[in-house]
Amino acid sequence: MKLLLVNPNTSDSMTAGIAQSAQAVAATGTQIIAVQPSFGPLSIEGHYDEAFAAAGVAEQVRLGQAHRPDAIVIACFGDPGLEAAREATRAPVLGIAEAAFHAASMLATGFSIVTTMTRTCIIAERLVQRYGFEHQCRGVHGTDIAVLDLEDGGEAMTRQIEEAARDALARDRSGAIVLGCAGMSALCHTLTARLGVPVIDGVAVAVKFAEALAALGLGTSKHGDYATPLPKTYTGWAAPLGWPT
Ligand code: 2AL
Repeated sequence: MKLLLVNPNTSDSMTAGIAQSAQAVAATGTQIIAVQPSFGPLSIEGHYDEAFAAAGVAEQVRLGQAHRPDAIVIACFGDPGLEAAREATRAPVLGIAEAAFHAASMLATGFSIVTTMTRTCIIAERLVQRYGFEHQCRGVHGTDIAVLDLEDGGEAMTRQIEEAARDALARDRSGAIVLGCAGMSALCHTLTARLGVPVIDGVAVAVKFAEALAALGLGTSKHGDYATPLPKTYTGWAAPLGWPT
């Protein structure tokens, strides 16, 4: 199967890192096509960044139809553009936050999210509410590590995330940790070994859920609001992205 993996930010190195994490868990025969928007922020750390990232995801899902993907994964923890993407394709589309919440809630009665900048906690909190996981998510914790600084991958940074996770497990009385950024993907194994609880990387679980849905022949419903966008003229730089009239 072909899996279109969309990194909603425009960092080449982060796209490569996410692709590596996806490839590491993908089944033999799954082809990962990793893409990023042609415009927008290098990292997504707030509402303004996210507005451009959502449009960038819509662009890449639209252009990515040329590959005829069997499934699509949006690899940023704010799930930017997820519902727009679902309108634009019949393939199943998974956001890493949504996938991670589902996985965590199957493994523990309560989970905690450890993320990057404290200012982005509200984005995760609102997703928890939107997806209906208020009873399972017991806390969202910022580390104030910038998204692009995660590429450092060093011991001091790993230790900082580990300590935040330990604190979250104790304070929230939760049984699992959800990593709140696609850029934390490479730390999943180390943190799992050190913390002794399930640590959920949304990139990995979204890839496996996407493979499962595609293998079952399940795709996005075209009945109702996820129907194909209405034919419409788009103007300015978005002109090529409107649905043909
Ligand atoms: C993210 C993420 O996954 N990618 C990105 O650019 N920002 N998430 C976050 N909480 O900062």
